[in-house]
Amino acid sequence: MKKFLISALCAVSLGHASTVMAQTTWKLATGYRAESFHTQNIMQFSRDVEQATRGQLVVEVHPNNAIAKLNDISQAVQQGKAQAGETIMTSMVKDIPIAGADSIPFVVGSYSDAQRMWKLQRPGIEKHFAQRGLKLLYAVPWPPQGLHSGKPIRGLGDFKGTQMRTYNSTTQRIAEMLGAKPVDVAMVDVGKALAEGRMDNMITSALTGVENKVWGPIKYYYEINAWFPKNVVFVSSKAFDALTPQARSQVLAAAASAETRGWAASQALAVSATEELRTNGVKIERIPADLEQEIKRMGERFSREWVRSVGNEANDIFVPYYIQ
Ligand code: PCA
Repeated sequence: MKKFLISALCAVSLGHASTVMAQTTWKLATGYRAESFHTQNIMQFSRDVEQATRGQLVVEVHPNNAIAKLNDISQAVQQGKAQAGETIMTSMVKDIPIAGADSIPFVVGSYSDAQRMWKLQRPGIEKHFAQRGLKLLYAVPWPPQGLHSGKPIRGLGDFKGTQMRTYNSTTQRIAEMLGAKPVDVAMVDVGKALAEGRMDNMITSALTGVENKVWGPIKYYYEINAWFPKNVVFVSSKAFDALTPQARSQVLAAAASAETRGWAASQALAVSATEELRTNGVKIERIPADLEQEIKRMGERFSREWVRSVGNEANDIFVPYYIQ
């Protein structure tokens, strides 16, 4: 009887609390591991939101492609399988071509360039997102993309016939241009693919090398600084609009802090991850100057193809980017 009374009392007080403050939970899907710096940043964003809204909004993070695969996350959010998501922006290029602007080789060479690019790219991305029922929250770049290889790379011939790990259509096209065979491997499976001999080289950040402990099979890392791809975090407009105006501005404030924090973390990790590769026996080298020239020419070809296929919206980003 006593037990019954206590639980009845609890039910009454809980019921009372929920009428005072309705709680909303958003599932946030990501294709990266919980330990990844992007996911850690999302978790901090989630804590900030929960604190600012006094528990009114809970953002539940689902890492590791658990709700949907990285490339399907924007669709999963559009379909309501999750209320929010994170993906690499280039996973959306088929649908939103300007999402590829940050993965054109050798356009962005530093974090400040990357910031300028994002300012120019953001309005178009927000517009396309809105048309698809998505609300952009923030974007954070990966550290610059370098070349990881098991064998030394001295000339273009060293790529011929090798199995090059790719993670999006940009890296696939680059592998083709280099005469390598593209092998699609998710970030979380890189260690396994290396161990199984399914890949010989890849273009990605030093950090992704560290997070997958690539030393052993990967013996060389070349800091070619090819591009700074961004991850983007978004929510369904329906879920966002259902919040109170106050909660909406609290979410946007937490998103703005997550963006600033994420960019700083990325920049710091760019340096420390390269050092960590070195400490673990990976040789950090420069590619020969003539090969660098050839790869840069390939980047220009890629860039021309891209601008031609995207049209005016590409010029809206690139023209001001180059004259600023
Ligand atoms: N890491 C991710 C994308 C870019 C990066 O640095 C990956 O390799 O899949």
